[in-house]
Amino acid sequence: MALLEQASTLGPLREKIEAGERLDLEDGLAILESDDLLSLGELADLARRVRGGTDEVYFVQNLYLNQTNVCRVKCKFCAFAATRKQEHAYTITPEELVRDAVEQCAATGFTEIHMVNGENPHIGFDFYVDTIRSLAQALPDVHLKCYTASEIHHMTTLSGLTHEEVLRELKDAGLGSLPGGGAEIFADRVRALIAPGKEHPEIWFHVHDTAHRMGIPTHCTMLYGHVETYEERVDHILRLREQQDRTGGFLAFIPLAFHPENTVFERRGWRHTTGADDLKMLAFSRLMLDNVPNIKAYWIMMGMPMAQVALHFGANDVQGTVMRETIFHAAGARTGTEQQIGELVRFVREAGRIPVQRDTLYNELRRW
Ligand code: V47
Repeated sequence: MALLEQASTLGPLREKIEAGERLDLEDGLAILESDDLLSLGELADLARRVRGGTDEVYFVQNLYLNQTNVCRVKCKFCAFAATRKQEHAYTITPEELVRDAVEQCAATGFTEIHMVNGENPHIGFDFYVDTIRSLAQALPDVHLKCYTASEIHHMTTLSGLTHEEVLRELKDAGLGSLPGGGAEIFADRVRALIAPGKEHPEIWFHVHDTAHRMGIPTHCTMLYGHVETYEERVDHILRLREQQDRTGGFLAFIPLAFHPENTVFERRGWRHTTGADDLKMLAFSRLMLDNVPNIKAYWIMMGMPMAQVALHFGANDVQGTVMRETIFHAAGARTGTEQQIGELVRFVREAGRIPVQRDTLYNELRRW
């Protein structure tokens, strides 16, 4: 039976992959509807190699910062955000943030700061420009990958500037690239259910489009495992692929599995995605996104053992040391909040791959 199913649904996909042909909506659905997990992994690995991938697996040494958790949006999937009056609400001044980052850098030598925040309505645009300028001055060799498209858009409402003007000021101050959050799921139906206060997807795309045209590379994500259908996952990935055809500025795609703990969905009895779904999503992403070079297995989300398996399901990047992750841990992640380089090296090697430490722009820093 399994062989018959493989022959009927995945067989034509293999032919397309080997011929270097692009997969379409129907192919995307066939992947997501298939239970033949091992064949999906093998196909995704084949696609990665056919498109020039090697045995190298990348990671970066990075520090996660969240300068404020105060947020006006109230996304239902989020356990990190707070209103100003809540006891756990916080906002860290640029001075405090820089002092802490400098101490951490002296201790660990990270090369990237990854910073994502709430959309705090109580601070002005200058606060963000000051933060980036101060971080860049204090840590000139560290790449600043900061602010999702949602935050950039929020800064336009704070300042009255356009996306391009906000990005120009931040770039001039030292911003290097944008993380991929805020994408969630682009389908209007889903957005209305999980993030009714969030900006329209066209805005997310406009920010990334503008950034790419200004030479600011970005990442892209999909938050899956909640109310979305398979059709809506395919729609999301095809929209990202079209954007990448236009501007080519996405460095990597990261599928983000929904963590329900401490969200309204937990009270409704929702559970975490399964390992099978996580692996399928990685294979699906690699197979469909033929123009995005790197697919990340986010170990914070799936755990190290599963991330190791994911390297055989199309992933070629394990994100990084990820010091101090909080967004996924607020929502129930049981993984550690930091991984030592030696441990990342060991687990990449034991998956039969070559560990390569990279900078944010995928320049090689060291290989083992
Ligand atoms: O947009 C929030 C996600 C994103 C939950 O670019 C959740 O390398 C699961 O931008 N369960 C923000 N996901 C974080 C972000 C990010 C994360 C990792 C890598 C990169 C990158 C960027 O986090 C949000 C949302 O999609 N998120 N809450 C949750 N409960």
